[in-house]
Amino acid sequence: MAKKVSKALEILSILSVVSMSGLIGIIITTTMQSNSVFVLARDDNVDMNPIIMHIHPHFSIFVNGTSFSVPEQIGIDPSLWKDHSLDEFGMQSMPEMSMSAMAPLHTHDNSGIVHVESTINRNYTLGEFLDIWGLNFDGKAVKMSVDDDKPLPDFRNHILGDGKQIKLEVQ
Ligand SMILES: [Cu+2]
Repeated sequence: MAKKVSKALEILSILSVVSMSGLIGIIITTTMQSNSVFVLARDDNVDMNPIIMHIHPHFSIFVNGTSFSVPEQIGIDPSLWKDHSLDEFGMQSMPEMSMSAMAPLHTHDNSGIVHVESTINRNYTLGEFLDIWGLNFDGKAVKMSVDDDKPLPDFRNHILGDGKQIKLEVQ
């Protein structure tokens, strides 16, 4: 711990030199893996933190055996963006470029590709994606498999991996 703190101070002192050029402040965010990640706060020129994590799992869902298409604009369209607890890690809106805000987990089309685009490196789970979407499987039997392998328990806590084919079968 002491080592991490001294490392943190070292980076802070480097960044405080940078802050001479107009940065307002520094936010320290601790990721779930307890690695410290330093994110520069907004200044006059930079309106948002950079996206440093960008992966694309693929998601498919079957309800009673019928394939169900994953809607586009999850985590972008307000009607498909129910949980806002992770918004700070997503893309912030840039009105001057006509770009709307996005949750760190979102879809652009109905192909099933989930975009994980985050300002910090952290594990994102399938449950977090479903919460943003607003899907709730309470009382349903849910079977999850990844890359057509054998079913895995605890679909909600499954960590989304790049290029993984996640299949949910709901009954
Ligand atoms: Cu993407």
